[in-house]
Amino acid sequence: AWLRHQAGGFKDQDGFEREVVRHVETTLARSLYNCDESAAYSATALAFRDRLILEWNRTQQRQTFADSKRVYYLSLEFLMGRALDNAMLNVGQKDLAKAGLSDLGFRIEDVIQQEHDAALGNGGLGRLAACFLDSLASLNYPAWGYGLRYRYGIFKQEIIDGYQVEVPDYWLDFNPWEFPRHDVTVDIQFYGNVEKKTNDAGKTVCHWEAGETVKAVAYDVPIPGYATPTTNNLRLWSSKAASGEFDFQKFNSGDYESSVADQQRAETISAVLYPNDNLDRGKELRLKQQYFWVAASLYDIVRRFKKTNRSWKEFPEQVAIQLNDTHPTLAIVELQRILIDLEGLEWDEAWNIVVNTFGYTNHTVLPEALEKWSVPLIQHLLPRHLQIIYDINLYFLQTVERQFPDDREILRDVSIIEESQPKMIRMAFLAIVGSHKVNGVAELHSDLIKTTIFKDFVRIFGPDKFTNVTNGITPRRWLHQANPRLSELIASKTGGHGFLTDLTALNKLELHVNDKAFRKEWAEIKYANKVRLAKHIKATTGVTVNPAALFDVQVKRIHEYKRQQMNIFGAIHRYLALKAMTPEERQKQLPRVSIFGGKAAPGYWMAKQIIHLINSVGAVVNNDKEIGDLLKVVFLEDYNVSKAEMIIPASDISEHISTAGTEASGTSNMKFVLNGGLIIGTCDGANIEITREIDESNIFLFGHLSEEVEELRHTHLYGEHVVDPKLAAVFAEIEKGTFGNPQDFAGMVSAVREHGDYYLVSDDFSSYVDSHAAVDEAYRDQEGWVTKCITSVARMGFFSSDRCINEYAEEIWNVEPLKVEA
Ligand code: 26Y
Repeated sequence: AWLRHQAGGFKDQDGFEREVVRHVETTLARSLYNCDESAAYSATALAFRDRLILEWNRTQQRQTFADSKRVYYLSLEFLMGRALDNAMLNVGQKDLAKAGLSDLGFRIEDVIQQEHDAALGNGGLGRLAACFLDSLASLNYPAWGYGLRYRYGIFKQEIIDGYQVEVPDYWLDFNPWEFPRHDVTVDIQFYGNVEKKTNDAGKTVCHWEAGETVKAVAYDVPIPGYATPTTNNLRLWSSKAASGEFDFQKFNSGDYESSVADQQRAETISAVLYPNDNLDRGKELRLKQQYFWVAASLYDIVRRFKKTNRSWKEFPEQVAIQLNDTHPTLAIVELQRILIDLEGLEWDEAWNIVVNTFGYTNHTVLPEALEKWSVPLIQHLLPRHLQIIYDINLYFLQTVERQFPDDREILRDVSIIEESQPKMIRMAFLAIVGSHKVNGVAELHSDLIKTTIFKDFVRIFGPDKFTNVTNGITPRRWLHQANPRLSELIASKTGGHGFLTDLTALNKLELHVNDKAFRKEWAEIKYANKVRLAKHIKATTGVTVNPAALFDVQVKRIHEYKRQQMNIFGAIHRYLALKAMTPEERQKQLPRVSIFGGKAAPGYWMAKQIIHLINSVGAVVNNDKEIGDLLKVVFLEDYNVSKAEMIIPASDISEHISTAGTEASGTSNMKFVLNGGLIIGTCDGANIEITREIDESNIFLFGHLSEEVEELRHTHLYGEHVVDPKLAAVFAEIEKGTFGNPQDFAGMVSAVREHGDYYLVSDDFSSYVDSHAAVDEAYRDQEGWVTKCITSVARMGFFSSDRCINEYAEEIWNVEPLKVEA
């Protein structure tokens, strides 16, 4: 009854079963007697997607008819995970499907598990985009996502002999969630040169005579909102050879092979997601991906706008485009090109439209993650765009010069073109200049960008152009779907499932914090989730872990700034401390399971070394009879969205321990707390706001503050740098060969000891170890621990991506939800 509308649903269980059977027998061409779990998944998914597409059609009609402003979220990454469970829950028909599948002889959990994750992203930025799509639809905003339909998502990770091995993720064999639109295509141009021409009106215009054309084909993915009929669209572009006469000529003249090669070259553009997270490599194919996707999306957006027969100046009143980091920044240049070269607008009028259309979200301050493209590369691939970029820069620098007449330095510092060898285009600067709002993703991060990397732009544009929108997560996937029992328990105490659409309703839980039965049920759910994870650990690693032990989890991309190395050094320290104890002392210690997961970028040597050390430590510790249950160290292979849905609800304490000032926000920190786990962390990113909300008594904070980082780094390099003695003992143990050949880990050790310890592992180690001792202490008091967990969950309402999307809508996009009748 809590669903006012069963959008995209089935009339009854019978109707659902009939559709499943029909799909098994016709679409899949199988007999019911030969229907395995995989076929049951396919048929169930097809049955639901049939319903979704009907609601999708109605939504698109409604939004077109209403003719109000739309949001376009441009992201190179959408880390969607599985779709079936989410679709069933969002339309409120999981129970019906469960009964129906059971009637047909299947367990719904097994059927759901058959689905391959849609893993079109690296980590936080891609998952944020997916949470945003869920919130946009659930809040009834007219919004589209635009991305690339990679044939290969993020690689699958295998751990072989303790090392990461990358395996391609070919995920499109069977994907019921996409609708190919072979009639929605755009020709995208590359290379060639620019000529000045005189048009019919006698005006000089630039004409880009391109050297290569590639076709973009649209694939649409329906995005169902929760408890609403709104079903938005995620449009992913796939590249194909443009079948021009040229190809036929080649073909006819017997040059078959070269025509096939053309085809393959075109299809390469959308073939693979670049697996780097927070590390820019400047590869030509990546630039091609960016322009291909941006040009196709803008063509599509402009085409839709033109159907309304409005004047161009109304464009920003109809269209808001959000740039998810700088990856789509060429969209700014492309829209300016469309307006001046193709639509004949004057520069200033066009530029006004452009700036009022775009918003830019920055996700990082790490210098190695800030995109730059070489001028010669852009000159070669997009000659007309380079001219426009130079003009944008010229006009921008002219205004800066008028504003700061005697300041040569600022001109050099804010120039979109870096005067290096070769010259480079600073994409973040271009994004700032071409947008009306720039936002960071957590308070500290938004402050940092204003005072460090973008400080000159605050002087130029004033502080109001810069704003903060603290990240959020969708409670539908990250509580209701991932932790159904906890969701039900919360519903039973807060008056139903209203918290799923207004997460602040969680605060009602505080009234029940002393309710015995409630607390017992709460603890039982956590334990059951830990049992499930323990089974997974046993099945995938062979390690037996005790579900009553404290589960300590760090799952995220492997990166030096996230400091998994500090975590494993801490585990070694714990191991050494246990070994040094008498058996009597040892008896009194609290059992712990240290759980790691995450992928290293294939070319990131240090990150791979960290994975190897974690596995090597596990191999020793887990087989040490003296230690037994007191410490286990496990590395879970192939961390992804669906694994996160199992791991996060099973955590007691999770680690968010980046060097202060480096993690823009973090979003898994929010997921862990929402699922009744506590955090050990630094004063970084959203940890700070989580602390403010839940109270500092409910979080384990340690380490230096972001204000202190610069000076510490300086001291390491130019002053005295003494490595923390506890850490030195850990290094000595590694160097004794306890965990295998010390040479294998020499890089990690010397990064701290010999190379300036850029991430301050040594500076924070001692307070990190102390903080873990405080965790142990607190966990011994099980009642106190449960109180902390319940109180924290009750105070997490702020971190819903619904709140976050409403802030974007009001402060950046100026769009309103489209009311739908129940
Ligand atoms: C330039 C290119 C190689 C590149 C590719 C991916 C650069 C960055 C990225 C991904 C960045 C990313 O995932 N950033 C994360 O965004 C999250 C959502 O805002 C934040 O919570 C998290 O702190 C940040 O690291």
